[in-house]
Amino acid sequence: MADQKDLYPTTAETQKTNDTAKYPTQTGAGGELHQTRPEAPVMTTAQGVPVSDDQNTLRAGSRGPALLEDFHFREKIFHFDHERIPERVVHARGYGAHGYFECTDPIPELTRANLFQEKGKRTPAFVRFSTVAGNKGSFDVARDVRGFAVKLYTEEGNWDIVGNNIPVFFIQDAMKFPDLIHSVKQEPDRGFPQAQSAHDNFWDFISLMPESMHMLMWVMSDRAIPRSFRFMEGFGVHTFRFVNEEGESHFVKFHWKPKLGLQSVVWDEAVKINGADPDFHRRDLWDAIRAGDFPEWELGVQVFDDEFADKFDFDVLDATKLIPEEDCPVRIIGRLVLDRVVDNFFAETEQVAFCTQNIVPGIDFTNDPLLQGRNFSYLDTQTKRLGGPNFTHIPINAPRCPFHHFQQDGHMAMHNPKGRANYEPNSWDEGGPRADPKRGFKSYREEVSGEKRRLRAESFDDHYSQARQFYRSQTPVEQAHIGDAITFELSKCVTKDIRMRILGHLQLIDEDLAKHVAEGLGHDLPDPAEPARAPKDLADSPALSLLKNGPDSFKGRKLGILMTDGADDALYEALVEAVEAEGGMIEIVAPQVGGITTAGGKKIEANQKIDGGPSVLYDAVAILCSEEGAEKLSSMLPGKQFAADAFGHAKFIAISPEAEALLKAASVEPDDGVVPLSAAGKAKTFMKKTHAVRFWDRVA
Ligand code: HDE
Repeated sequence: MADQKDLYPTTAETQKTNDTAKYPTQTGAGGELHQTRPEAPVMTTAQGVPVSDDQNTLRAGSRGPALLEDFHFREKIFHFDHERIPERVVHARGYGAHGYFECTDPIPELTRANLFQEKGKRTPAFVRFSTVAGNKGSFDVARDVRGFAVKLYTEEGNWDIVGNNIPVFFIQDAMKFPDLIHSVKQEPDRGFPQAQSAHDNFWDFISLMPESMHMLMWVMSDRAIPRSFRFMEGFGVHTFRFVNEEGESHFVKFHWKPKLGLQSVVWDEAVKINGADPDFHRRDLWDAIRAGDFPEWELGVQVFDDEFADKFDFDVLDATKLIPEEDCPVRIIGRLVLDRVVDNFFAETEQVAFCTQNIVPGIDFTNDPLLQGRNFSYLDTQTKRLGGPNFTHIPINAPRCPFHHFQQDGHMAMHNPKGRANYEPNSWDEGGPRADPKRGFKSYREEVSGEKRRLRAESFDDHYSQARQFYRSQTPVEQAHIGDAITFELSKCVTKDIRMRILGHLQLIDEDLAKHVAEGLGHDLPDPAEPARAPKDLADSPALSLLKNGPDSFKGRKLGILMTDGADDALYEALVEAVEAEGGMIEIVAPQVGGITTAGGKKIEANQKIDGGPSVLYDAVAILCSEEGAEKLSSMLPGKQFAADAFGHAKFIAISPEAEALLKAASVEPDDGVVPLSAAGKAKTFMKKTHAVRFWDRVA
């Protein structure tokens, strides 16, 4: 029987970094080592043997051959040689953090799941966000779906909600998953392109899979280039079941709603961010948590019964469809707070194993064919990736509640059952655990029948109506971005037939969208595709628009202040005060990383040198400089680009009077989104403007 242990120490202490390099190891003239950090623990081998010298291999003579008996060297290199494990076949690039779920509105009438029984009850959680297509070393702001996987360590076992930031999926049946993923990853003969869908194989596949049209609209929207994990929604995607103490069931869909609101970057920014900071999203999460600005989401549920499901326009088992929030409201029942970064990326973020089959009493599956397939895939892939069946022994994957079973042995077994009994029934006094028919997990007693066939239900055959609903629910700016994204991606497809097939589908979604793309590509519109079922017009759903659900303050966002020597002290101080009052962050960008000296003689250190701190890294920017400073910035390409990009990306820009010269040099014609900070009070006006996120009038 495996005992519960405190497998996961959670001390704040462990979060303190040790990034100083004060104690270089010194080698004396005679080749002997000096211990320069006397308080440090003694280094040992993995066997615990104290090490006397970690700089030099054991040799015969100072210039002679290395000796095989050097067990310290061999152990060190051997271990290094085996550091890599297979990366995830999808969602390879990810970033995780710890936190908790707190129940705010208990729902015992709907589910017996332990974490939803009491108001204020907290359940530890680990969340991993990810991109899907790119390899582990790819960049963060790829146009892609984001994984939003949540592990909840409940008192009745681990529950994983392995979701995405998009509420629907490309395909209806798990059978097609390997094809979908093969098509979007690097093409197999050439091994590129990396982390992008803009290539023939992806669009070829999609153009032949009309069921993917709804998801395609989402992936081509700005949802696929989020500003950060903190500003995106999460969805369980499938319909699940809540089951209460009496065994009664309701259908449920899960939603994570970010407290900060929704925000994305624009495509040109994404491209530039990926060069300037490939770790943009992970750094953002790390910085926010370490600054104590803990990211938070509300957990919402759409709960409905068979009657609703039967009347609903689409099949609730079809993962290419959503249920509009306007048709079935989202009830908020709790909040998820991420308040602790990992101690070690590999041990936690890499080794965490999410499995859709990890559910707890009170939650159950439905017959969604995608979900059923996933239930096989995750366990299977973890076994290979983590090297055997004992990956639940790894602290990040172990339950935090007591667990007792008769599973034993296998690679890397950390805790085998104790005592003689390793089977049941048995008649030993210490006979180990037994199943509990009352508390144990029981599947919902759903009646099932039918012929054994490979068949897609007719109720799954409307592939265009919700794609149209999504597109038409967007603001004009968002619609233009979708059209531009499809045009861009198709322009990267070498094969004209593929582009034409997609234009055929787009006409069934929206004529104007199809025209926008056809014009952008320079093609005439072909005949529309032949739909399995003619699309219908559905009511607009404002919940589907990013811009209608954006932030309402500068909280959690970042102002980049480009400064030079001689910048005005009062304007700087007023800006800092105004940003802090809103709960925002500031980074100083300057010609030298050493910083600048203000007109009043104050030394301000920079966070970024101008070439390393382009304006794409910030939500809004300010330029505070002297006349000479403006001249200097105007003579530098990164200086001019800072202003030109911020303007082109529709950002709000605050300027000191002297900075006008830089705008001129950057060919920027100031508009209402550019706020002159002639007096300190203007800083607040500027911050108010930034609540609108961007000055869209500039680009509309
Ligand atoms: Fe996954 N998916 N998936 N997926 N998925 C994996 O499991 C799979 C799907 C999602 O941060 C893999 O551990 C199949 C939908 C996330 O570690 C693998 C199908 C949704 C993560 C796998 C789907 C997801 C994965 C690869 C079609 C949103 C990252 C590595 C039936 C609801 C979890 C791994 C993490 C990872 C299979 C479709 C979300 C291969 C077969 C739909 C967030 O098992």
